[in-house]
Amino acid sequence: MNLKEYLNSVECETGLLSIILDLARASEGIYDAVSTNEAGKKLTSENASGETQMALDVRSNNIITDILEVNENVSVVGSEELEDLPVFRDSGYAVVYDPLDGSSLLDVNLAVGTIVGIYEGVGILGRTGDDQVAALIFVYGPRLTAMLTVRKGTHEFTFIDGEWILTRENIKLDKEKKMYAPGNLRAVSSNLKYRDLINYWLDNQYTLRYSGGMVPDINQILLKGCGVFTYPGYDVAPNGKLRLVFECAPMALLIEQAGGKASDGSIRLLDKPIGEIHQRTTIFIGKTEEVDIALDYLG
Ligand code: AHM
Ligand code: MG
Repeated sequence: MNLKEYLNSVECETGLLSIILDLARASEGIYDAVSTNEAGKKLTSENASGETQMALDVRSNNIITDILEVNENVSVVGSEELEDLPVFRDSGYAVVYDPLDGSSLLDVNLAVGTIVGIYEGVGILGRTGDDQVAALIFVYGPRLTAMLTVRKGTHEFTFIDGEWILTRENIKLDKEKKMYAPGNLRAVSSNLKYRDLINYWLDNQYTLRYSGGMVPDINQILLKGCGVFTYPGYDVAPNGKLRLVFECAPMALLIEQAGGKASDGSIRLLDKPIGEIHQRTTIFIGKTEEVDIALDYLG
């Protein structure tokens, strides 16, 4: 079954369907750019959060934005690389994305990806991640793959011979293996609860699987059916580094739809109000039992 056939089979609304197919097309362009362009080339410009942009960050952003601008079902786009949300139309779907997450890994040829959340309507401020009607990640690794949810389970698609084929249906986080992806380990010097959690994982012989790219790290948790990813805060950055809208909320929907859990440390991540488009949040996400253990240590 291909992506369009899958979306039709779950009676996906036609406007949303066309956006998802457009995003898949954009990801093919980004994958091509990532594979063939000079990697790790920095620009003098900064993104909305004051981080130095890579040439491929900007290129990936433009690939997605240019395709979505001419899709008549898109009202607004928001990007980690853009200051504001350009309004294209006064109705439709708001599409928010991190066009090239993990771009600092480009120069060493590790996997990177795109993260997307889709909301019905125009604005997203004051809403929550639970309002997302769909979430996706695209993984630019040895293969081009996607994880998609339209709130009917989480499914993997793979770009094979020019077509997006459904390769894993109804992914579930139900395996017993102990696996951890501990982000922001620099936090342990000031966040002693996080240090205790790390020691718990070490004492209990968890397998370390952390690449430094949230997309491949979460993709791995979904495909292995187990594990936990954490990115806590610490003294210099109490809310951590990752963005609620562009990174954490889409990941939370993908993981919940696979039977997992995502929290900011105190509340369900998808219940967290979006106060500011570029706001950061701490995150504890993965198999439910593993997230609960992390919350026990950190709460
Ligand atoms: P980016 O959006 O600037 O690429 O940053 C996000 C990435 C995530 O993929 C990853 O989990 C995290 O940064 C790792 O950051 P750090 O190594 O700085 O702790
Ligand atoms: Mg990012």
